This record gives sequence, C-alpha cells and structure tokens, in this order.
Amino acid sequence: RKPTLAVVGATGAVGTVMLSILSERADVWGEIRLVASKRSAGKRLVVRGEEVEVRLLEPSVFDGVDVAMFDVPDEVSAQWAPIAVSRGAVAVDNSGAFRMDPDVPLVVPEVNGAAAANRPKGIIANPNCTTLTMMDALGALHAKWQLTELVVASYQAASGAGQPGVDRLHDELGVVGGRRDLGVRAGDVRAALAEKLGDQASPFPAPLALNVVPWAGSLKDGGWSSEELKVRNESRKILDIPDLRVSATCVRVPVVTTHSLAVHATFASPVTVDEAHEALAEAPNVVVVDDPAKGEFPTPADTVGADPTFIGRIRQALDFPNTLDLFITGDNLRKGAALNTAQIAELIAAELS
Ligand code: 2RA
Repeated sequence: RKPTLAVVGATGAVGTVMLSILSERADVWGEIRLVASKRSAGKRLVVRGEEVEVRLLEPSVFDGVDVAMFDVPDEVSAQWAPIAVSRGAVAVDNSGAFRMDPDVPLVVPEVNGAAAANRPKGIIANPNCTTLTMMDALGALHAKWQLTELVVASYQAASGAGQPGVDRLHDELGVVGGRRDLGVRAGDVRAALAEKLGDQASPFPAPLALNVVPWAGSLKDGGWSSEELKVRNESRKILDIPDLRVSATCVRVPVVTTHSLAVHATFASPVTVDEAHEALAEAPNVVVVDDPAKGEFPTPADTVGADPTFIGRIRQALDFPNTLDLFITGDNLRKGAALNTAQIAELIAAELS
C-alpha cells in the first residue's frame, strides 16, 4: 500500500503551493488528506488533478495517516503535531515550534537528509525559509572548505508573511502606482497609504511599497529579530557546526515571492572563485548564474516559481582571507517551505515502502 499523507494548513500561502508541488512530483502517496481549521473545512481544493474536500483538524483525522505535514502557526503545530504522532503519523512541521528541540531533527535533504531517521519524538522540523534559501549552497561549500563564519543580509519577500503579506503589498502598490509625487519627501509614502488604506492592518511595521523595511519577525533580546536569530541557530544545527559565528540582518523588500541573501562566508581553508563555481555546479538543487559581464546574476523576479536556489556574484573578499561573498535567491514558498517539506515527507515514504 502507498502511504497516506495529511496536509494540515492546506489553504494557506504555503499550503496552496504544496498542493501544486504534490501534483507535479513523482506520486509516492496513496490517499492525500487535506486538513484545515473550522474556517476552511468543507472547501474543495484540487490536488493531483482531483477535487478533495478539506477536513476539519481533529484528532481522528490522523487515523491511518503515515505522514502529516504541518504548515500552520507555531502554536497550532505545538498542539497538533504531537496528536498526529500519537495517532501513528510521522509529523513534518514547517513552523518554528520544534526547530531547536534537540530531539527533533531539522532537515534539508540535500545537506543532512540522514538526520531525518533519528526522530525520537516522531517529529521532523523544516527550517525557516530565510535559512533554507542558502543551505544547499553553503552545505556544498562547507563540505569542501569547512565554514567558520557567516555574515548575512536578507532581502525577504512579502509572501514570507503569508497571504496577508502578499495582499498588503498589492494594496500598497495599487496606491503608489503612477504617483510620481511619492518617494520624494520623508513620510510621503506613509501618508499616502494612510489616506487610501486607512487603518487597515499591515503585517509590516512600515510601508513596503517604494521602501525596504529592516524588520521581520518579533523582537528578541539585544534588539535582534526572531528571524535573525533563526538564521544563526538553524544554520548551526543543520550544518552541525555548533560554534559557527553568525551575524544576520533581515530586511523585507517589495518583492511578492522569492527571498534573496547577500552572504559573506569564511572557511577554514582557502577557496577560489573557480573552485566554488565547480563545487556549486555539482551541488544538487543549486544553479550558478554568475556572469556579470553579460549582466547575468540571480534576481527574485527571475527565480520565482523555480525549485532550485540560484547563486551568483561569487567573489573572493578582498580584505578577508578564505572568504567568499555571494548572492543567493530562492523561492521562499517552494524550496524555502513547501518543496523542502515535501522532500522530507518523501524520505519517510521511502522508509515505509
Ligand atoms: C518571513 N521567514 O519571511 C519568514 C516566514 N517563515 O517572514
């Protein structure tokens, strides 16, 4: 029998991409059960070309399920992933609830896929999209030259904040589009948005249209954002470098989908640009686009909808030994979320068959 899969959070931004990914990939699943909260239960969604009714999230929905994927807020995962496990499923969770739990592996299949087999709680965590976007490339470089330090600046898309983030960006673009009088005086964009959108809530703490916002996530000690600490802690865990020195600044940019990262990576041994090109060309799920003389480098608008992560602008740092600077883009809803979750679930399906 082919294993049964449950997709919890099937109607969200990541869940919607998940359904199309499940429809495109080699079909390892028997039944695919779609699950959501009361608000969305009863809707009919298409997966693998067939309409499936969304079932209510309740304990019995996990009976007979082999793998349960969760794309829901932290507190929902924290409550329901253990219930899925108690009903016999392996839970693959894309929230932050379990990522740093020492008894929960944090898995990127191309980098540390073997870690998925050791899951004392029956739960496997999927990394945050910002960390995930650079893991395939850094994993390949680390395997050869041993990463010791990482300085990262992110350029994160609106869809990282879910469908409300996408809706807000479009609403703001609707206000500023064609307005040549905006972006010329401090506060003019903010005032125009307030006038047209009123007190309509935004998931962003400042205008995103015609702007960049140096904030993603919640406030943590020392002025760090949760997103920046995730980059540090999750990179250490996935690459298995507990003392990796990491510093990150996370910034939201007016892009719908696809996160970008400027990465300054230092290694234990010397590495040339040619050697890095060669290692990245061989790495799974990585595409090198790096010919600035021809104007070729990765951009989010050219990346969105694709499965691999794209690497360009690879340079040897002029004033830092053993250090490369590079630019990475990856679709935050695909490899950054749904695709990696699907790949982990497929590892479990392969164990079961
Ligand atoms: C964001 N990384 O971009 C988050 C989503 N998990 O906001």
